[in-house]
Parts: sequence; C-alpha cells; structure tokens
Amino acid sequence: MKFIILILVSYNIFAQNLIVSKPYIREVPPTSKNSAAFMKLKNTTDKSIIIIGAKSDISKAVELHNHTLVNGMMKMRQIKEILVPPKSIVELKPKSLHVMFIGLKDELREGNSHKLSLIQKNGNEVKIIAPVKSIKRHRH
Ligand SMILES: [Cu+2]
Repeated sequence: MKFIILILVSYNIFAQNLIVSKPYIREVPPTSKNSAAFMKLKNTTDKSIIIIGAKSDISKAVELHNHTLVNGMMKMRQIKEILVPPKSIVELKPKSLHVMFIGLKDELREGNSHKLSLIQKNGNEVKIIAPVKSIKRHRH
C-alpha cells in the first residue's frame, strides 16, 4: 500500500494543482469489452480546472462520460469536459461521472494496476496508476 502511494505522489509532482485520490478501475467479466475508472479530483487552486480527455493503453478508446436522465432512464453519454471548480472536489463514481474505456485490449483482473492520464485544458497531464477493483465486492 505504501508503495502505491509513493508512486502516486511522484506521478503528481508536475501537476499538483489537481490531486487525484482513490483511483480504481472497475473489474469486468472477461467477455466485457468496456470498463470505467473512478476517482476523486481535488482542485487546490483558486481557478477552475477543466479536464478535456483521458488516455490509457488498456483500451482502443478512452472517453469522459456522465449519466443523465433520458426519457426517465439513466443513460451514460460522452461529455466534452469535466469541470473541477476552485478549491473543491469532484468525485467520479458509478452511475455518475467516469472515465470510460471502450474496446478493452486485455482482461482486467483485480490486483492489477494500470496507467491512466487525465488531460487538462491547459495541456497539463495528470498521470495516475489505478488498481482494478471489483465493485460488487466493495458495495455495502
Ligand atoms: Cu460510460
């Protein structure tokens, strides 16, 4: 656990205006081609931070998504950006904002970790290492 924290800290040296905590990728069955990543984004500055995209090698495409109500049903759709207001925290979580992986290249196994980057509008990239976790097992 200490090892993971050290990696996260060193990866954030160049983008400390945005602090990422508790990142994880949802474990999915081997037959599933898509998954998502969740985390908390903390803006420590007095200016808004705008995330305009994400990158990862684990899937063919990586998109920013949110869930919205469409004809009485919650559906996810791609969004252009995630806004983190000054001095505040935005949480990416199931049934809400998430980073979507489309066309997984490999199986996601709990216990493994994968690299992921968030791209800010100002060009900064926030590098993250996110462990794969089973959501069912962690639900209360
Ligand atoms: Cu999605």
